[in-house]
Amino acid sequence: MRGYSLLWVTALANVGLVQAHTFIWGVFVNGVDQGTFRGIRTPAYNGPPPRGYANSPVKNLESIDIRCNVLGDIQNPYTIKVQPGDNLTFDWKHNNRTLADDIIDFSHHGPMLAYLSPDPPTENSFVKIFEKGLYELPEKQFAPGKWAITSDLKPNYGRMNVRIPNGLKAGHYLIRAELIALHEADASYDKNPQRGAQFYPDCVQIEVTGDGTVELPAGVSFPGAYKYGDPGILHDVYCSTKTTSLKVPCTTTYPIPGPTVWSGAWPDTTAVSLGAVSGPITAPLWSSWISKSVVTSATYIGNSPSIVATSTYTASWSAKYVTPTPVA
Ligand SMILES: *[C@@H]1O[C@H](CO)[C@@H](O)[C@H](O)[C@H]1NC(C)=O
Ligand SMILES: *[C@@H]1O[C@H](CO)[C@@H](O)[C@H](O)[C@H]1NC(C)=O
Ligand SMILES: [Cu+2]
Repeated sequence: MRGYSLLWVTALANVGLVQAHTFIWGVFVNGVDQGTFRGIRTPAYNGPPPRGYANSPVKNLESIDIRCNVLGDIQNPYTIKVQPGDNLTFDWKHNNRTLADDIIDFSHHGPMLAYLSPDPPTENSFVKIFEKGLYELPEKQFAPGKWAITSDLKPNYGRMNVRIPNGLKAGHYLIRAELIALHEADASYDKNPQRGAQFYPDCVQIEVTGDGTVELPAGVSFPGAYKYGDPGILHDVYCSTKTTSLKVPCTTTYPIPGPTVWSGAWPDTTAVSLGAVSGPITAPLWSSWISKSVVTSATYIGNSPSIVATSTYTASWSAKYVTPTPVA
C-alpha cells in the first residue's frame, strides 16, 4: 500500500479548475454513464487546491508518464465492466462535465488515438484499436486544416467513441486513450523543451466479460512506442495547404504516430445516443498532488489544506493484476 492516494475529498465544496487541460471525466457504455471519474486513472494534480491542475501535457517520451499520465500506475478503485462489441464513449472535459465546457484550447490541433493492453501492461502489450488524424488540409496558408481534436472531439462535446473488439477474451484491460496536440510540434522536445508535441494519455480500467476467445496480438510499449523524430510527432500543422507546400520538408499527409490499427479492432466507431451524466459535473478538491516527483498529501480544515505527508514518487507498476482497493 502507498501512503497516499488520489482519492477526491468529496465532502467538501467544489472548486473550479484554473488551468487544466483536457482529461476523461466519464465513460459511457452503450450510452449509459458509468459515473464521473469512475474507472479512470485521473491524471495527478500538480499543486494544492484550488490553484493546482491536472494533466499538464506529457512531453518527455522516455518518461513513464507517457504510459498512463502522471501517477498512472495508481489504480482507480472502480473497474468498468464491458462485453465485446460494446460501444464506449469517453467524455473528455476541461473545466467541468457540462455541454458548455470548452474541452480543449482551440489551438490544440492533432490526432486522437486509443490503445488496448492487458492490465497491467507488459513489454509490447499496447495494441492500437482506434485513431483519427488529419481530416482536411486548409485552403489558405498558415491555417491548420481540420483535425480530429479540434474539428471532431471539441465540437462533439469531447466525446470519443471506442468499441470493444469482437470476441475479445475476458479479463482485465486498460484502454489508453490519447490526444496529441501538435501546435508546437514543429520543434522537438529533446532539442527544445519549451516546445514539442504535447501528449494527453489517460487510462481507463475495464473488465471484459463473456466467453470471447480472441487474444490481443503483440503491440508496443509505453514508453518506447514513440520517438522524438517520428513522422507525426515532429510535424508542422501550419506547413501545407491543399495546393501548396510552404517549405521543405512539408508533408501533405499526416501519419498518425505509433503502429497501425490492429485488424481485430472495429474499422468504424460510431456515436451512440447517450443517457444522462451520473455523478458530479465539477471536480471536487483533491487530497494529493505531485510536483517535481514529490507527492504531497493533505487533509482539510474547511477549505485549507493541511499537509500530512510528502514522499518521493517512483512509478511502481505491478507485474500482475491486483484487484483495486475499494473505497471505504
Ligand atoms: C455498437 O454500435 C454499432 C453501430 O451503431 C451497433 O451496430 C451495435 O449494435 C452497438 N453495440 C451494442 C452492444 O449496442
Ligand atoms: C463550467 O465551467 C465554466 C468555465 O469555468 C463556467 O463558466 C461554468 O459556469 C461552469 N459550469 C458549471 C455548471 O459549473
Ligand atoms: Cu496545452
